[in-house]
Amino acid sequence: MNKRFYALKIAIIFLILGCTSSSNDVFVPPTDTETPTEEEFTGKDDPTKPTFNNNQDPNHSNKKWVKVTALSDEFEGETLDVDKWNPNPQYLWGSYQQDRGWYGSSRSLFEPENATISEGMLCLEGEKFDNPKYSPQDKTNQPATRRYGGAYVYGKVLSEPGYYMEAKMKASKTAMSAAFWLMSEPKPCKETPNNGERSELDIQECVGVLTGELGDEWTKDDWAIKSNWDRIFHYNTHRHSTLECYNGEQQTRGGKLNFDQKNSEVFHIYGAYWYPDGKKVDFFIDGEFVESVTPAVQFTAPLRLIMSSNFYDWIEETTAEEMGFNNPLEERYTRFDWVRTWKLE
Ligand SMILES: [Ca+2]
Repeated sequence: MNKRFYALKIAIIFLILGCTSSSNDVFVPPTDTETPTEEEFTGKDDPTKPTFNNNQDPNHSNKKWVKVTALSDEFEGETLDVDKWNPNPQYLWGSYQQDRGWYGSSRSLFEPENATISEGMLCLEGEKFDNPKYSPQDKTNQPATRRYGGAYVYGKVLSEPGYYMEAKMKASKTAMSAAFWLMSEPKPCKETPNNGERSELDIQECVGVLTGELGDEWTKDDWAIKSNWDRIFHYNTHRHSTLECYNGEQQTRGGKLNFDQKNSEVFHIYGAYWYPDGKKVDFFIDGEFVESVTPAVQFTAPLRLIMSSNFYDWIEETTAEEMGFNNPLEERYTRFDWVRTWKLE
């Protein structure tokens, strides 16, 4: 076992001891003197089996992991495989063809052309527009607010309970997010399985650049600054409120750990095993188990698997230079080297 995973194991022990009482505590693991490099992770990639280090595989049955090809991609082609993935957020529903898609947070706009394949990776471009744009859902009698372009790519086949999902990814060097997550389809809740539950499973969410600082006037980002959101493994399950079905408070269960290096500097393999009964989700980093999370309600309905890059509402907007939008295109990419999905058979 290399020193890195020894340090990680110690970190996880502290994480479990430190975070059971309050999931909002910020935990920074001890500094590892041997900082991991991209090369170390590249060597561990094996597309024929899920990434689990020794004794970390949650499968203790006679079944074997089989790849779900419809939700797996090495991104080695020339273009995005549109048989598997949809880069357009539009979601038309019902006889009126109402668009229920999500185009990003209020200052963000997901654009299909921002999702491309380059050098064996899915690249989600982050950009600052010269002039703000409207999403197809915005009211055009009000000023446009969407100043930052991002992307949202989702699997055309839904992900199911019992799947293990993993992605090797790296954040951009911009204030855009890097996210690998799952969400209920944007149907009316009464049309959604599991009694209309709107469920979100975030395997990883972070940003490439944190612009704010504690003590300034913009305080919406204080929690993220305290949590080091630009060098974090941040995983969650959310039970969302809906108007007509579950109308209580949003219920969140999850956790986090911090890295020594920024999410924009190192590729990591972020993984989650969604138990078949929907009662538990195990989260993994680079093949190492981190934590079991029990969602507030059983996650029994299929969910959409998503790779996205958004401009969050809580991010402090500063200069394009500070936010990283003057960086060359290659540094404005959120990169997914691959995504792999597995089930037990
Ligand atoms: Ca690749």
